[in-house]
Amino acid sequence: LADLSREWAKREQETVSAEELREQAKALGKGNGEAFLSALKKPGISFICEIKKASPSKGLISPDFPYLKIAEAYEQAGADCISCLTEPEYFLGSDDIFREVREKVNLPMLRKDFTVCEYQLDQARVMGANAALLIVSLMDERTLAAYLEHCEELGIAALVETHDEEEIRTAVSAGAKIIGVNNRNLKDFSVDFGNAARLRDRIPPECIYVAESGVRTPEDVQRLRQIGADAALIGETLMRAEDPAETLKS
Ligand code: IGP
Repeated sequence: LADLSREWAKREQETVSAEELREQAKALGKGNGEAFLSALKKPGISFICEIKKASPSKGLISPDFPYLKIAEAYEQAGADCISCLTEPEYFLGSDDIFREVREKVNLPMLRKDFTVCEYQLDQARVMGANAALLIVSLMDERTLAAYLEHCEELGIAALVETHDEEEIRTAVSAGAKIIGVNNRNLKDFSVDFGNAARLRDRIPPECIYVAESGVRTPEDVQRLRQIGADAALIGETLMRAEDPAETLKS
């Protein structure tokens, strides 16, 4: 997936060069990463609700994919943030989908993709994202620190995704402020819902803690509340729900 993302980013640079995009991002000034941060910090558990048509592990999740209706339903049901996949090959996303959703809702938005170059961070800023995803397993600590710095310059927040103790250490020492623990193992896509809970006390108290993937039931949310998660990132369960708003409210 990382290789694929690299190729994809390269292709996009044929339309808009890295220099051009950097200029566009600069001209826009600082982004509103603060909105993402404060949505997660608010008292109680926050919900980051995801928009994705498909995934590499599950294939097609939402065949007709009424993404604007879903985004509005999330907003009305009290979602705190929206996560939107833009990767075209496996998640069947696009930058245009992100932009359309951006225009439709007022919630802070996360561009949720396999970030492997700074070009993608500039893209995130230009498409109006409040935050970008940085997956620790895809880079070394120096690169992560550099990307975090780049996000800082752009004024966007970074959700730093980890899967184990070692990656959490890397995230913390690179300066991550928002750390996600993924219940899904990106190597084999297996989901272990206990992962986020087990690793909870490895996250320093000054960091914001996001539990990612595999949230299915109100009991799962309750469990994450009990361990003091600042936020839950929920995708598939809401995308498959007949009424995403009702499911979120429950
Ligand atoms: C959402 P789920 O199991 O609720 O659909 O998971 C989200 O955590 C998942 O989509 C995800 C992801 C990622 C997607 C976690 N990390 C990295 C793309 C890239």
